[in-house]
Amino acid sequence: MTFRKRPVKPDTFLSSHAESIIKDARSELKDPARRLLGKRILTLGGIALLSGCSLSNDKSVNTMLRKMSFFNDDVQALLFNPKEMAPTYPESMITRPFPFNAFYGIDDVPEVDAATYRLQVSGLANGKRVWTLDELRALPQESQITRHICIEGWSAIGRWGGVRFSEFMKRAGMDMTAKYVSLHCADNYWTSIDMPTALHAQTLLTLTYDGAVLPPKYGFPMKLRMPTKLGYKNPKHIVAISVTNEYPGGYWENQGYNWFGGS
Ligand SMILES: Nc1nc2c(c(=O)[nH]1)N[C@H]1C(S)=C(S)[C@@H](COP(=O)(O)O)O[C@H]1N2
Ligand SMILES: [Mo]
Repeated sequence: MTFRKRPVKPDTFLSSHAESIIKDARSELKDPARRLLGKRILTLGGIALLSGCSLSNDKSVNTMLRKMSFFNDDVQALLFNPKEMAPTYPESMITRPFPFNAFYGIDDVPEVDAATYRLQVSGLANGKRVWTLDELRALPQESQITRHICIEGWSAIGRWGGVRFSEFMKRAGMDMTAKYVSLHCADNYWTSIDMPTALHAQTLLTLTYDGAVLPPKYGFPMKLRMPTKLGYKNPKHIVAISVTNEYPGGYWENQGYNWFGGS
């Protein structure tokens, strides 16, 4: 799989020099900060999210680097604290149009038929195993305006609505002491998440985008939205969810992207 250039305008929250400053600093940083940057485990966007620095000017980039060079328990805690909330934004900050991205072009977006669609639940769960779209729509809905950060170097703010994933898990009788939840998509994409992320209050099984039914390009009929994770951990067109203790990997994760992929 090779990366293709995509017609996406990066948001302006990164300094134009952020990439080169960080590149220069790489050699001076001590491990594990350097390791994280070098392997792109932490992306610019990921660093911004984790450090709370906007990285909007060179000074904030340098402040962040100073923090990183003293990489310590504080940063570790940020990385692994499942209670940390991602920032939310006002409606006026929504990025329009919201970018499309997938491992293929927009002409190849899968068409999922609403009437015949079924969400399959498998693995460590003892509740309802097959869900229709109407049944998912009948569950309590909430919405969030959060920033989506793609590892390819862009970010955008969007509004998603749907069911809190922990609520869905409860109703599906999923074993919340299991290690992983894996998510399989209509385009054969898949990813998996740790249980604390699955139970995070901002993790939503989204059915709408910006107040309307989720359009095909953004993942109809359903996308799992996790603002605490990078874009590739937010699967679109989900058709099956499995709870497991066996490490499930993922489409990009199996090609070297960090499994943790976020805060
Ligand atoms: N099913 C599926 N989900 C996916 C992907 C994909 O190729 N297929 N790409 C991921 C990546 S890398 C990104 S950045 C986001 C893009 O979502 P968007 O098109 O709503 O912006 O979807 C993620 N989820
Ligand atoms: Mo992405």
